[in-house]
Amino acid sequence: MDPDSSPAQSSFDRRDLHATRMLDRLSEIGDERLRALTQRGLEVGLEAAPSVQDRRITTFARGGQPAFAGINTFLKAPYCEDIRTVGDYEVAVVGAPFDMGTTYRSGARFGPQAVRRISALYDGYSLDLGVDLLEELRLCDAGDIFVIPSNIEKTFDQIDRAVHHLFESGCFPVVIGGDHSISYPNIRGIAPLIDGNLGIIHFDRHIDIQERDMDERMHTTHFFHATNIPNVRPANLVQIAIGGWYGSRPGLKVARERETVVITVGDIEAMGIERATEIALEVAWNGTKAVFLSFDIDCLDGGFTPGTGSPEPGGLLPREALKAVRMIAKQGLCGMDLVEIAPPYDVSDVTAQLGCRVVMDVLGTLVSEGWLGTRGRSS
Ligand SMILES: [Mn+2]
Repeated sequence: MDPDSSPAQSSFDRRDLHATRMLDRLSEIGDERLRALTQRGLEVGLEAAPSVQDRRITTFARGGQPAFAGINTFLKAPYCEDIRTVGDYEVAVVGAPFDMGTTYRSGARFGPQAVRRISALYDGYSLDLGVDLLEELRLCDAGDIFVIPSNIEKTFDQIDRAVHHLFESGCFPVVIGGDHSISYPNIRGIAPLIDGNLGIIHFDRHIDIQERDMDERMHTTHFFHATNIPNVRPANLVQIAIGGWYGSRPGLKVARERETVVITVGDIEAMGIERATEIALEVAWNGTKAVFLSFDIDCLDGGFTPGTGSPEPGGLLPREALKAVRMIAKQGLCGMDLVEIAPPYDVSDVTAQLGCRVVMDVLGTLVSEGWLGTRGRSS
């Protein structure tokens, strides 16, 4: 074969590939924060042993590497201990480690810890989205809310107050539960600060809209009470992936009475996740000023999410769910929660990892679309 012959014409243009465009985008992002962190690490963690050739490495691990070392916050983001200064950040990840609202298996109180632990695997740099969360987003971990383990209503008051503070300080709140009952105070904390109506996009296998469960406001009731808030109308609540055989009798009656839009997994199979998500966006954004995303990890098929309190076979596939939340985040959000990760039942952290990815894909999309971060729409 003639070595000088030119290669055959390609049947594709590599510029048409998503990765090619994202590589271009990533190349435009600087590395100032990474270098500042490295410098700081050298100051406080001491220079490495003489045999270590890469002189950015320190003796005591003080940065992102090794991923398995160090003290975990979410994505090893700064811990905002003095919560009065949380307004210095655009995003605050906060734990709501409360699981006394569960009606079957408890354990979600350890959800925030599990998500933080597995988040150490990630460095925030994404080919899929062409974003670098370390460089482009001011993210902090605000630690956990002081929940009152034996008292649901006092816990709601605490969470409401905490989320209100984060939102009022200008932060996008990411609340990691905890069981799903925390969604009520999450929304109660934000809604009064919205100048107009607030829509809710709710991913779940369970309808979660009955008034009371065993005489209390458990993790089956939050959207009943959330849609009683004056600027949170049931007409703007869309519930995705609902189904299965657990505990839905009283809630389905309310969903019918209040005419929430319920999209089953069967609907998604028939119309595809893209069309289903378009419908969800249409409902949540109809006459509203802001939309909140509430993501129950059990919306995913029970085979992907063993670590949850009320697992259900036949749910979403991870790729469907991640695609849906990215489409939703594209239109902007005012906050989100991730609930029902129960690490005592998890296997190899797969459930916590999926939850972590939901948060990261939402934040990454908010950055790539300029809702948050250095590509900001408004700043
Ligand atoms: Mn659920």
